[in-house]
Amino acid sequence: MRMPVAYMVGMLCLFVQAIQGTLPPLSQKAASIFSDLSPAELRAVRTFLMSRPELGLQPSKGGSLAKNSLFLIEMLPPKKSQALCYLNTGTEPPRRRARAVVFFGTGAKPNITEYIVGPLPVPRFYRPSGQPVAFITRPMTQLEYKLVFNKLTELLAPLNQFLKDVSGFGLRDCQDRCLTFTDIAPRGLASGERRTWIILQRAIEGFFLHPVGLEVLINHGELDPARWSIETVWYNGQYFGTPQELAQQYAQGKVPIVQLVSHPDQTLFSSFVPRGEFNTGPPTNVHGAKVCEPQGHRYSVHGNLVEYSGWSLAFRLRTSTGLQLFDVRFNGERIAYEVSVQEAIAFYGGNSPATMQTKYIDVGWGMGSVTHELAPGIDCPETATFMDVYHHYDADAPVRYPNAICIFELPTGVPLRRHFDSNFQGGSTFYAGLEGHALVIRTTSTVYNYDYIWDFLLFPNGVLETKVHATGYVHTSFYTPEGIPYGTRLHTHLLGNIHTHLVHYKIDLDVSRQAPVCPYRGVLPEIHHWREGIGIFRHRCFIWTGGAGSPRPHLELEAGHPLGRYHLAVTQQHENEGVSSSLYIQNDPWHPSMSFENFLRNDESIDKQDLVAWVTVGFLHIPHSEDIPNTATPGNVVGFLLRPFNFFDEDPSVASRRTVIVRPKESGHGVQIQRWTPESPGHCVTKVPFSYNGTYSPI
Ligand SMILES: [Cu+2]
Repeated sequence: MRMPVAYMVGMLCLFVQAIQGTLPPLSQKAASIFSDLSPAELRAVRTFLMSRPELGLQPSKGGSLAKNSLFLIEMLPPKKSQALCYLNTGTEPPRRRARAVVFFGTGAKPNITEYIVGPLPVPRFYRPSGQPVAFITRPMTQLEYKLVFNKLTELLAPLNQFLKDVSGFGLRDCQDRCLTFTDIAPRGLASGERRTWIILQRAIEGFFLHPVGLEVLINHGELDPARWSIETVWYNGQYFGTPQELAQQYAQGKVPIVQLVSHPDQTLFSSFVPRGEFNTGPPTNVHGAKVCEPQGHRYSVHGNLVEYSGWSLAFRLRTSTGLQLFDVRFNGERIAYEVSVQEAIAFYGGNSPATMQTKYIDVGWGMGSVTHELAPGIDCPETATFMDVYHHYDADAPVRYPNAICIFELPTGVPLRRHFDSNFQGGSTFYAGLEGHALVIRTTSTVYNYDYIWDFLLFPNGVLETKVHATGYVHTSFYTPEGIPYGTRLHTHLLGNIHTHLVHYKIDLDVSRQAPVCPYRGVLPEIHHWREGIGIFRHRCFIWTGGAGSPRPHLELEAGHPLGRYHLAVTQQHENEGVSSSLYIQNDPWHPSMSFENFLRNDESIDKQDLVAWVTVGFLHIPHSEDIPNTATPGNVVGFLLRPFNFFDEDPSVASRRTVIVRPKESGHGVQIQRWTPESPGHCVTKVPFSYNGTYSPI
């Protein structure tokens, strides 16, 4: 549910020099400087680093935490100055390089070091990038999860009977009645800790909605699991020092338990399986409306270059953060150098120890890497172009994520423009309209329980919209009466905890057609410039509109993620301020390895500089019973628009030939239809050709 929030309208005017036609077209080759690493490139970087004896790298899978391993490989974008030199003047393309994240778990000072590796496709060098960060801040890996689960099974052995009695499920020898868990973050209350609250759940479909009432705090800060321990236990509103203490008190009849009923598959409330009936309306077991393209795609995708109705851009799906658009142009004119997703956070309230400490910072959970397959007809129209992506994240080889991106043209269902020109005598002097369409570039991130649907929409009138829909399972806790102030009772033993979603975007507007002098020196020519238009003087601008604010997150953690403070922040562009978040903030938000706040604190001038806008959108989510089984997309969507404002001489969608104009014939009988597309779009929409009456009358 969205709380009413102030509707933000910001305005960014980036002034341009009216130098026509100086940019070479954005070709597939040019766009490729921004493309993600191919499987061959990922393998080349991996092989190169694995063969360096001084790094002592071992496979990610298996072994212990006290090892050196390669965690992440992704394309390192070229420096903006070099990229612009190439894009604007066609000089040598920048060398392709990779970013590699290495976990050093051995030695006296375990740490995480990032490297720049290049050139690709055949790497010859690697060098550190930035300062090493504390090993304790590392994202969780599949190996650590396996070790945590094994340790939990061992340390919770005294509670085997208890768990069986309260839930009918167990941790060992459990067949189809097994327990699983959700771990929350941050992992502790202070920098340097790795103490994680674990929520025990029944491993059935939609297990996120099936807590059994037990939460435990496991300290897994040491690299040797033999030294891990459970420090606190919470069950149904009561705290215990150890699992043994709970087991003993339970055996003595001192612990009030809540015995869960069994969950036969047929009645699972957490399942997508249809149940119930609408009591009105036609049968629902038939297909609904579909998108179709009677004359084929009206857009093109070549490699990572997209072209559509005046637009051209390069895109990538960055493993660490998600979709990035580069060199976004309209009619050959650059609008933005980069528009990209940076971070998504969700801060919770609760009475159980796990939910009261939950502050998810999703880049720390591999937000850009969990881009699973999109279903034709559901996640994207059947007509969409689907693309695979490759991630090397906590893996020992590139992993293919099939159909992870889709691109499609969407009829918006509302005209882009229309007018009925009444003659005020029961008819019209003309009717004219332009069908509404947008090109959508979409991917999703399934960050454990939640699914984000990330969209960039391109409209033929020069508007670019970003949207993020939230769906998937809500993060829940076991219902206790004390939890009610922090959420909604969603089911007998289930509390949906209140939380705030905030999403951060980077917009590097670059409304400039002047080629920089190569090599690039200093400030881009975003110069205040007055331009004579059709009889008027005006600024040429793009404005930013939209975005919903939300309550500020917990102050004590703002150092790590101050996104809630700023709906719109504008900074000078700096190569070392490329992203606003990092992989390591989630597990140490108290002393973050980098802070977006520092981008703003240097008190730099933003007058006549190359500027970057950072936009926060978000909403408060008070879970409600209709979040069962999943949060639904209607109403849970936020975003913003970049809109031309005196940028073009007129609405550039006048170039569209999909306009239809209808005028009454001079004879006074019938109408004359003027159009620039075939009369009928074809049978996939309707067999009836377009018709229009153009009269109105009382009935
Ligand atoms: Cu939510």
